[in-house]
Amino acid sequence: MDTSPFTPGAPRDEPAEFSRSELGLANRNSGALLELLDADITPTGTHYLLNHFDVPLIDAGTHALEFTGAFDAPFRLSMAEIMALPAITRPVTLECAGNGRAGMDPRPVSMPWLHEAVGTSEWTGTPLAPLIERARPRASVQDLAFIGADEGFDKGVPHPFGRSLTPQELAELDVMLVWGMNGAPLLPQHGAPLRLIVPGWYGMASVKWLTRVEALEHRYHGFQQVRTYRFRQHEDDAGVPVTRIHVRALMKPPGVPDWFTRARWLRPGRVRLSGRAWSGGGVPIARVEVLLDGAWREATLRPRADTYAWTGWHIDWDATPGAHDLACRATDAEGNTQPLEPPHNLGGFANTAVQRVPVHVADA
Ligand SMILES: Nc1nc2c(c(=O)[nH]1)N[C@H]1C(S)=C(S)[C@@H](COP(=O)(O)O)O[C@H]1N2
Ligand SMILES: [Mo]
Repeated sequence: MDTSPFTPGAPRDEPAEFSRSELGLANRNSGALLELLDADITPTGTHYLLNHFDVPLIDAGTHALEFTGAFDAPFRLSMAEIMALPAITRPVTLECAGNGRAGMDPRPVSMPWLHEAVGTSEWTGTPLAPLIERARPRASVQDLAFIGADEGFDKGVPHPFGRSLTPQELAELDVMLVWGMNGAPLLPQHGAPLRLIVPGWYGMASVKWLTRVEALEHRYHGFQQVRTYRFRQHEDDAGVPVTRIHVRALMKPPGVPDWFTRARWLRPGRVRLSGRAWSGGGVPIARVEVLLDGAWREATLRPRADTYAWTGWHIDWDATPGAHDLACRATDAEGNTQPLEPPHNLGGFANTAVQRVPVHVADA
């Protein structure tokens, strides 16, 4: 065996009480690899995934997007017609509203994310607003519904995956109709051949496998709009819709891991700690603090690449032998910050409680 300064022997966890269904969801819906957090753009293939139903395989050669409902000039566009529209490419950080869910107590039973449901890709597409204009929504339109090609059941209710935005929201958000990711065509699991990207909002709004945009003269009642993505405290609570991303920082775990527990081992001496921070609605990060030897110290920020892309941060630490509990916490330009203890809601949304990173520093 190679010599090592580390003396692990870290005990394995208690047998987990996660259900087989949660395990199945966790296998299908992979998370980011936190050791790659130094990359401005998450390498394709390590971007997190969240698919409610089955991934449809759609033929881009025959796929069309339909603008239907209360439009005065409804139309359909083939993929070729869409890809001939003025194209823009923007890095946008996408995060699942359920990120952090497994840290809640009691744990809401759903996809059991720890911290890794986030990534930043360069999305290529065209702004959606001019297409909505072209279809001429009637003045009576209250909602624009975006319907995906995937369907299934949740709580016994059959439905396609669909979400909506009001005309007002659409006017305020830089929504993109996207066919490319990091310079390549969208992968099937990320919504090929066409998806929405709603920058600054949690990922559920960025409908994949987009087939239809429907103008409604009433509010949209789709399951994923009215049942799933709401902050609710109890079963009778109508709740508040989940919209913008909440501020969060993550640290690239330093040192090397124990493969099973992922406990970290470091050599003593100076170590550069780094990570990412982001918030919703394009609001910039004002500050990242890192808990080092019991004190919160301010990290150095790197400018973000674009309005909706995450910010890099780093701080140097003189690691001394022994066990240490590191943590990081971001504050955005509106003064929003992260709680030390997890909040709770029935759906398990937006648990932005600070990430704790316990590390062992080897003897000199
Ligand atoms: N059609 C469709 N769109 C969808 C979903 C889905 O299940 N079906 N999942 C949503 C959720 S909850 C998230 S977090 C993002 C995840 O996008 P990604 O898998 O490309 O990271 O897609 C959103 N768009
Ligand atoms: Mo999500």
